[in-house]
Amino acid sequence: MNKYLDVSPEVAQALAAGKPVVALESTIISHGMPYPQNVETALAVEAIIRENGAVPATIAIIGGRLKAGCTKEEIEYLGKTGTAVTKASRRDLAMLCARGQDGATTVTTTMIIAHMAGIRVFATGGIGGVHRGAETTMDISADLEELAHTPVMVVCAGAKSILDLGLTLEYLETHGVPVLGYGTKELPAFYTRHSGFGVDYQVDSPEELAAAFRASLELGFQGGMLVANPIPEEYSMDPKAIGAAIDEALAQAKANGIHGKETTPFLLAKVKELTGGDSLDSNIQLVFNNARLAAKTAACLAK
Ligand code: PSU
Ligand code: MN
Repeated sequence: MNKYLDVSPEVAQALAAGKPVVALESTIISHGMPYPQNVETALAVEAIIRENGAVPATIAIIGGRLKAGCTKEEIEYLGKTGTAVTKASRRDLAMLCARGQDGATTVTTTMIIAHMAGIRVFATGGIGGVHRGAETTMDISADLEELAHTPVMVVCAGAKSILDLGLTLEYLETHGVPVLGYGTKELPAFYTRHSGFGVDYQVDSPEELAAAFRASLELGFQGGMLVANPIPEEYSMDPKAIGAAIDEALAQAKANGIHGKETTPFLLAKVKELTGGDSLDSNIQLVFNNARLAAKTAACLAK
């Protein structure tokens, strides 16, 4: 086992017994939602994973230790500290370990640590991608690179249209990452079920998802798979309202010269502000929905 890794006793036991485990990220807690909804959601997501037959492993960096499985107290701490915790991508891991510091894991670092621990399935809300205007800013999330190199199945609700969804799909295609639509042929756009962009394959059951990922592992592929699970109809938002909020958020980011790792948290916070509580409710519900699917898929994979 890696010398910087701490696997919680419950997660270690489950993995040793070949039981299903689902990884969860912590940037969604510190940077993705306000306190206290972030902590409530994180704990509720863990409960949903248990109800669906898997063990949750919330992942973070605490005091320079890579945690696969956080305690309730650690989740509470990350949620309360919020954006004061370092948003940790691949480039931050070595520094945080060397300095014994804390970090909230993005999709990228959650995949890295999940893989180190032997966890195969990871549930989140939305992934990072190719930003609009990337042809000049070169702002492409490290999440896409990690999906290309690390064998973890990531269940998300697509990506927010703060990103260029077409270019994000192109990038994933180039890097050999399969994009599987759950019950759909279309990439969902996080708050809404439709983006107008097609996925590679439609998959209709957790069994089928598990079979696809098992084949990828058996082929010896080092990359991951992206599962795009549309937000349940009853929680999906009005595309016009959300589109207007996203356009306004992008304009404000540009006017304020926001760049680098600040871009995504800035846009997420602005969209939330501009849509009132609506987008937060939808955000929470789609994470629950992804947790259910990830737990069922992990259970099939463990069979
Ligand atoms: N997109 C969302 N919600 C999020 C994130 C992205 O809709 O919480 C977070 C995730 O942790 C993701 C990270 O891995 O932002 C991507 O950041 P960047 O674009 O800087 O790579
Ligand atoms: Mn970026």
